[in-house]
Amino acid sequence: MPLGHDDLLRAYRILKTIREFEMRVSKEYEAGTIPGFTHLYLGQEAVAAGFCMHLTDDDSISSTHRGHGHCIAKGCDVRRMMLEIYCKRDGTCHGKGGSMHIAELWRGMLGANGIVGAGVPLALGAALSAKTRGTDRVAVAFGGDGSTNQGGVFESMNMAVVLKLPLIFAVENNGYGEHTGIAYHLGAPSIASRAAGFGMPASEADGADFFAVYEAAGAAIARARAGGGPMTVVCDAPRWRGHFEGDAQAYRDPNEIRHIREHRDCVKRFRERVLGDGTLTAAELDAIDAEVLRLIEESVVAAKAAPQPRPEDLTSDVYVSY
Ligand SMILES: Cc1ncc(C[n+]2csc(CCOP(=O)(O)OP(=O)(O)O)c2C)c(N)n1
Ligand SMILES: [Mg+2]
Repeated sequence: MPLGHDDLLRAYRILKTIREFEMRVSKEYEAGTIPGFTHLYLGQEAVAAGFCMHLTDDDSISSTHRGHGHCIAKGCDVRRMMLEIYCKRDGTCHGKGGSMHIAELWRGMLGANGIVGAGVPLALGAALSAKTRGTDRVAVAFGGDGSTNQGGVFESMNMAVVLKLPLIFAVENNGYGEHTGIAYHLGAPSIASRAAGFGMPASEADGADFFAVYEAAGAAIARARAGGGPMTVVCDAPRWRGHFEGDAQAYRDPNEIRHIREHRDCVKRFRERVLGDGTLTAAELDAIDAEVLRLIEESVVAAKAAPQPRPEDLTSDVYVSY
């Protein structure tokens, strides 16, 4: 699907919103204003953006502990996300979920997930529902390289193939599962080769290049919508930060981090490409930058001042009412 002028502006807004959201969360976390734990998506923005640009609110995604980028790309309300990260009453989950559980079901965002690989069977369910109801909806299950070692992911891959479900396994290979490098945790020659073991095609894309991800994701999603069944897309995406905020990263060569920041910055690359071929102007991009910064600033100020859940809210939202 070729990207028109408005699509490019939208893609840049997503990339930039994720980038600035995460930079600010990092800063606030360091200052101690955010409770709990957080894992940032910095460096991987092009993956969420490249996939979600092909989806509507009727399509579903499942996410991971590193979920802010997926939420933003799927269109979740940034202000309510920030409220949730601050555990405030008007957050997406009424302040009871925090960073690792942000969900907005009506947007098709089935939730970030603190259990590695556990989002994948949820997306499988959405794909089964889409097929059973005779729709052309699809589901995308985001997961890290480490998640491909989980049994529930294997079972989901098998079931998706057997039932020919419209499910895409979007694997973000950032080279690490927590502090363990992929060379040590992956038994197979590659993640893509695992898909073959389940009888599923796989493709690979440079996860620091929005356009490469957009193309690979588009092919897999179009195939699934047309009834072609599941596919795995592995995106090689750099993790700019530690596993979590506060991770000293003693297991990582500082030159590696410097190198990926300099050479694998998906926001910078996007800017260079669209300015280079003249499809967008610097003024258009700068205007988005200013709007995004304003949105993030307002979100943080509002989140800090917002009320916390009340004691009597403790027992609500424990079970969903069907
Ligand atoms: C079932 C389960 N096992 C272990 C953990 C602890 N844990 C949290 S994140 C993580 C690594 C996940 O690696 P990956 O899937 O590559 O995601 P990334 O953090 O690189 O985005 C682990 C082992 C967990 N949360 N859930
Ligand atoms: Mg990883």
